[in-house]
Amino acid sequence: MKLTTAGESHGKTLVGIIEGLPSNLPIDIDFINGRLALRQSGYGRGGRQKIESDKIEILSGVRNRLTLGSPLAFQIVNRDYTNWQAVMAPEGADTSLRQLTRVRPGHADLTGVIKYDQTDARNILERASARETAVRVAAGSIAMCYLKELGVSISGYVKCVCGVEDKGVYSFEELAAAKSRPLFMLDAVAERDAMDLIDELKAAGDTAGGIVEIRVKGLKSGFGSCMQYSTKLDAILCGAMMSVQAIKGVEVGMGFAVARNRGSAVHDEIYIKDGKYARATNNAGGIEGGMSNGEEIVLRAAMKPIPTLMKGLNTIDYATGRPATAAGERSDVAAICACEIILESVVAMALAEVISNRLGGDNLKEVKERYSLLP
Ligand code: EPS
Repeated sequence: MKLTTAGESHGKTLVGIIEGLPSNLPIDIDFINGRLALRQSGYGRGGRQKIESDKIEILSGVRNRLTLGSPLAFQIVNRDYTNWQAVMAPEGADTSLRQLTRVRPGHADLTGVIKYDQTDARNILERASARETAVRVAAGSIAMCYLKELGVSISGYVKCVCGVEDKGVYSFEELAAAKSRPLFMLDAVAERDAMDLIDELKAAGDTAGGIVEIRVKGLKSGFGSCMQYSTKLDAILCGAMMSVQAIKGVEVGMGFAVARNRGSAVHDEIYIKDGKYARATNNAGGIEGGMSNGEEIVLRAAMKPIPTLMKGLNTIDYATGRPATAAGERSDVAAICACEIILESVVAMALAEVISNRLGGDNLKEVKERYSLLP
């Protein structure tokens, strides 16, 4: 299974193609659109989300809500394109409009213009933009339709916003409540403090990042491999999370804390419960030796603050080579809820790929039979 994405932030449309889905997989379009709406939600988002209303339009690979086994192509139209046609149209555009040369520290702008031999960072930022993640949420939601057939579910919540922490410990079932909250945090006091901080940052023209926790429940043991570095499940899932715009750190289970604790406090002791192997704790985050061990998979990712600051950081104007204040017209103050939905989605897509690499299967019946035979 493989996803390819295309599309510019203010271009006509965003496109995704998923290859390798089995036939007869039910595709729940309302579920996908619900997740696209969640990606647009959350306290601290900016003006762009008032313009967009993301919906998946499936172009191929599905008939009457069931996959055909052919490539599944879809688009999500950029409603903002009508405001940008004169600037962005492939058929002819005025490229002197909406140029960006006061490159933003932390964004792809400066390195991109040098690498791609451009003078206008618009030719870089349009693709580097996190707008692309709408496609990954749609594709990841399709991957969730696949995982659901195998009894695998993914959930998560926001653990921290710019230093304001939710220190709670939550069961997988408790996480579901997060998505109906303004910042996807489960501790109402921490969430209120985080919202106040976002208000403060907005007034100051500043931005926030945060930490998201993603959990996977119901995956059987043995996915991934200890035999080759490139097939290790933790490497694959962490790579998927790091591929999300603005992610600067990832953890599995106890994460960096393993380095500060002794072996007896880190490793999860094994016993037998109801005739099955079980772990007394889950510090490994459900992955040992690069393979799922049947426990919940626990992942965390750190999102940096959004690099478009309304107050503008010190930079250089690429056109003049002189010191300048970085460009900023409109910006999200925080997009941590979007980040939570995106991370769930990329983990879903990566897991679906791992599972389909192991099981193969041209149709859903084959996939389910093969999965059911695993211990
Ligand atoms: C983004 C800049 C903003 C964000 C955008 C990501 O867009 P604009 O420049 O149009 O205001 O809102 O995210 C989205 C459009 C989205 O749908 O998530 C950036 O520079 O990365």
